[in-house]
Amino acid sequence: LARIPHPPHRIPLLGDLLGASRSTPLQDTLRYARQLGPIFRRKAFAREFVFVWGAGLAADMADEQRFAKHVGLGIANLRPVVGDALFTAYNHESNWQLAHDVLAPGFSREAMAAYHPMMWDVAERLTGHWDQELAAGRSVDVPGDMTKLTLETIARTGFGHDFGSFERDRLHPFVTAMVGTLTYAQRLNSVPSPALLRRAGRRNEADIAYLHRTVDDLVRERRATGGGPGDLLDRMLDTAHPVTGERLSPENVRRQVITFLVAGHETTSGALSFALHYLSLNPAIAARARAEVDRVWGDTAVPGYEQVAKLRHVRRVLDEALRLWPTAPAFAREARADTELDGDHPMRRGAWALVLTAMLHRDPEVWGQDAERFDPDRFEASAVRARAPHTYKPFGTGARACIGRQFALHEATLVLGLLLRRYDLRPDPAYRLRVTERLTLMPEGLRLHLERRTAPR
Ligand code: MNH
Repeated sequence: LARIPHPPHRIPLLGDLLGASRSTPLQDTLRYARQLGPIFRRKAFAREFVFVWGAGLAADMADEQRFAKHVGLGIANLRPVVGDALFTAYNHESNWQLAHDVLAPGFSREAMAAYHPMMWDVAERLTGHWDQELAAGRSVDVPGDMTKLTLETIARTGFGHDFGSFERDRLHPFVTAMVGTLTYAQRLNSVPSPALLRRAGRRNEADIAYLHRTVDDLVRERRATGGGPGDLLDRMLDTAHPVTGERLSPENVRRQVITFLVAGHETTSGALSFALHYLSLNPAIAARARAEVDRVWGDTAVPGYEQVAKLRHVRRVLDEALRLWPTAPAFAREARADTELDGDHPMRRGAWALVLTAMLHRDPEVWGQDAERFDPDRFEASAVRARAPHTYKPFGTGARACIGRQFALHEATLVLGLLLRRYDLRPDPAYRLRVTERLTLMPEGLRLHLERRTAPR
């Protein structure tokens, strides 16, 4: 550890908090990363974290034989809410494998094709809303509306539920409660003891209770109707493990539903928002993606699953947005046995470090001197083949990587395709990208001006 660099001015007790801001821990860490290099450490109070972002180090940490997911920091703080559900389960907890095997078929190609028409419906609710804003001469609230969209999509496809987000002026209370618990989890990392957050802690208890009530209602509704369309909820309630015959317990189902509602929308909403930001700033890139949509979709009123899967340029816009701003900006890995990281840093069994995806994705040795520039062509097949493996990890790595990856990419590609086909996107010239952080990243205050296209549809 002594050989790993850290920020220069350490204060007794507080550690490296000088110059650190409570609201932008990730962006502060990126600043330190640039100063301190591919592996470094930061201290907050008595806790010391090691960050890794160099391509060689990150690739070594992707070795599943020697490393595994570490449930710590922000993720461990979510355990009171979601316990041993997929995202927060410890590797040794049997409910991880059980839920993974039961739910994985819910993310197959066939499952995506079945969700497709529902995703399209929700996307048209967004354009309905945007058409109204346009008619009223208003710009649109991109992160706000993307959050409504992605929440409705996962609620509808996963659980047959409608939060009515587009029909409300204010956020649905479920979202408020969810954001509340996420914010609280993050705040816990910036204080030495939860006792300092007593009031916020009580608020958090109430939020959790509200989340539980909402989910219990949903499950009761489904049970009362005797089963739905074979969505995630049906799988959770009815599917036995193919080998052991075991089923998810009611308590575990509750935790999984909350997990999917949270994990299934925050990150995708950020990804869409960043993509729209960059599209609005790069008309040539937008024109190319739009030409592809016009070519592949023609004037089909409701393009099918395959017609979304064929949108290569649009997909690369998303890939590139998730490169610059991986909306889940880091993940933690722990040593499965005593080992040496990259043959150089001894690690004991259980020792862990954070892979700083947001910085790995900007390593000039991997991405070139123009790594900070938005350029979807980096994801052309030949460019991807030429790149070192394990250098692009927006969805994490290994057995515990994102189960919803295809879901998110299909949904987001569909929505970008629809928006590009329907509107020209104009930036607000005064807008400068500001990124907010709760567990995930979002372009703060991003508004775009729309113009209705006269072309195909
Ligand atoms: Mn998702 C795990 C990023 C969309 C459900 N997700 C992860 C991890 C990352 C991630 C990174 C691994 C975290 C870790 O190693 O600790 N997820 C994303 C991003 C998007 C995303 C960037 C969108 C863009 N995720 C989705 C969607 C769903 C989902 C959509 C559900 C429909 N994610 C999960 C679940 C896990 C996960 C569940 C936990 C998987 C496991 O541990 O088995």
